[in-house]
Amino acid sequence: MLNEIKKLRESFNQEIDGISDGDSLDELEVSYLGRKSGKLNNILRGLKDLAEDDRKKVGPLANKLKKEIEENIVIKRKELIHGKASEEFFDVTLPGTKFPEGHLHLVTQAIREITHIFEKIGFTRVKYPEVEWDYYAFGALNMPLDHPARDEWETFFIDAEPVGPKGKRILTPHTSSGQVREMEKGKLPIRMINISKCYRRQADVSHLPMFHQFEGLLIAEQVTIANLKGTLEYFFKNYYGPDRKYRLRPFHFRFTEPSFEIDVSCDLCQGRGCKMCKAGWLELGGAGMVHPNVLKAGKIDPHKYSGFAFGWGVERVFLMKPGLNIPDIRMLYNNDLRFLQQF
Ligand code: FA5
Repeated sequence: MLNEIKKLRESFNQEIDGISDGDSLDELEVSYLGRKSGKLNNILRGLKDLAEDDRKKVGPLANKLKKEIEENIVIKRKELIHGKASEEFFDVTLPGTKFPEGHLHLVTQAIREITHIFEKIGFTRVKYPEVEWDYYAFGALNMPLDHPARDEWETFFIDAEPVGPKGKRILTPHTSSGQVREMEKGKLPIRMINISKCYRRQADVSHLPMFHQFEGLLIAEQVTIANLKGTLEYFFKNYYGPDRKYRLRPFHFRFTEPSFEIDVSCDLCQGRGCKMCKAGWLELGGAGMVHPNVLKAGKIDPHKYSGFAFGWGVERVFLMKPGLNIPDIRMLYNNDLRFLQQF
């Protein structure tokens, strides 16, 4: 019997070495371990006929061979499926690699926060085209063709047909292009907040070639500067908290009269003056009472209705949140994860 076990091991080792496909391995398994006619089982079955002393010797050896055959078959099967390397231990119960979790982009977060603040006082979010007609960005806003005021907007013109009755196509340089579009809807009163992408030929620490503005427009009967100032202050205090300083400066826009610019105390230099700001104050946007010519372009009677408008830069407003300490506006769009993951 001991001899038979020895021979069986040798023949098994020889046969398994020559196997190169799964079917042959299955056959080998059955021929050695099969319950009815497996070679090993024949030996195990014969154990009962042995004298007790022999059984005690042969039994453990036969069982050891059985285990060996089973293990070798498992290893061979892995080899056939995955190649040699799969002999390495692979723990299927280990948790998988976690995918890094992202978050909304900082500018998207800012847009949502700004929208929420204005929605609370009855403004409705709208969006107007980024590729715009010259007319809506300039002509309808009291800046006829060749008016020098247009230069301020450093606009990208699209060098392609068609040039229609509304002029050339441009990449809109400001969200004010939505003012007359909103008026053309013919519904009064108007309480819109237009947040869209704008484009200008500008790039430095406080300017981007592509940026976002949010444009408020309110038109109703008897709207006054007090309403404008109250609305801007409401936004400012809600966004920056009650103690942050801002100032209104008289300014000139062709589409508002009177006009202002709004500055916030610079958080980067705490008002001392730095590359980002002008002597401690950073300009956030413009505002004013809608010019009668703009109301007329929107087919609204300036004797009956009045309104205010404001247009602020989203990225600038965000940069001035306390404690962010972002020294260059372009960092927002570098898509450097080491920067973005800090927020
Ligand atoms: C305007 O664009 C006016 N349309 C604002 C306005 C609306 C006035 C309604 C009156 C009534 P201005 O060019 O100053 O104005 O731009 C407004 C704000 O947009 C700036 O203060 C700044 O916050 C932001 N901004 C302008 N250009 C850029 C730029 N290149 N990169 C980032 N932000 C910019």
